[in-house]
Amino acid sequence: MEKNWSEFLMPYNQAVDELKLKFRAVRKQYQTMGEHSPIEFVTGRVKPVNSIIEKMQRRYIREELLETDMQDIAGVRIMVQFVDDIYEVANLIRQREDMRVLEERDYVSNSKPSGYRSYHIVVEYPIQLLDHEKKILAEIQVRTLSMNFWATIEHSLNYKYQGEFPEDISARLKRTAEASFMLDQEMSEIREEVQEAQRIYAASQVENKQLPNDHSTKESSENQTTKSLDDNKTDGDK
Ligand code: 0O2
Ligand code: 0O2
Repeated sequence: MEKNWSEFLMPYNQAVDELKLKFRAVRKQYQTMGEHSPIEFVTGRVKPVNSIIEKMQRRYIREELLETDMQDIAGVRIMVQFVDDIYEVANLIRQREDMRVLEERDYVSNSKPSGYRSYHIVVEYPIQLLDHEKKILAEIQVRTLSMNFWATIEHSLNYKYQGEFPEDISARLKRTAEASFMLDQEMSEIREEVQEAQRIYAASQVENKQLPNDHSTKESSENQTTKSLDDNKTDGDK
């Protein structure tokens, strides 16, 4: 009988939605306390059916073992500013009582041969269904903005080349992975400076919000600039 994918994936959708909400709430809590949030923004997805089928064939996973043997049907990605934040987020996840860590893969210290870097955590997450609880596996990928930039570009090139990159592209990707690694290292070196600047910026925003609306033209245009910056920033919701 043909598999009912939408029924099978329904709990995974619920798990991804709940996890995104919870990690975005963590960021909000740090912001409310006026502290640096190790979480910059959060995305998530349920693996598309064609990717599930492709991975089942590639990894010889039987349909009846999908729930236990394919760990990334529910996927959540947490982007952070600094490499140290990755380990802080991993700690946060280990301490949570609403999920259980099953496995951790550190591709930050041990990058993949492709140059890929990220910290992967597989968790068991219980969701509440109408009449029972169901435990869902979810893969949480934690990475810096720089690692995410590299992985996103490499992933899209994969669609074109199906992993068989021409030699020059492969060499370039390796070099960009190294450049991305160096960028993360440099940023970690000036972390204090960057955070101080971010604190000043955040404080100036609070100050601007407290100003009355009817002040001079110059001030209004300054507020306008702040507003457009506000409108453009990710604010943890993507
Ligand atoms: P592609 O081509 O696969 O990149 P919302 O929560 O409603 O604000 P929404 O629409 O649910 O937003 O999307 P969200 O949460 O911003 O993220 C969806 C995109 O994030 C997907 O892109 C995925 O690429 C990517 N993504 C997020 N987390 C993961 C993960 O853990 N694993 C993988 N493989 N991808 C992830 P698209 O749109 O599917 O396009
Ligand atoms: P997608 O499109 O991201 O959903 P396997 O999938 O067999 O290679 P495994 O053991 O299941 O690997 O898990 P692993 O290696 O911890 O994580 C696999 C996921 O990590 C991939 O999902 C990617 O999201 C990401 N990833 C791993 N290696 C690379 C890489 O070299 N480049 C990029 N851009 N991403 C990578 P999928 O299944 O490929 O699918």
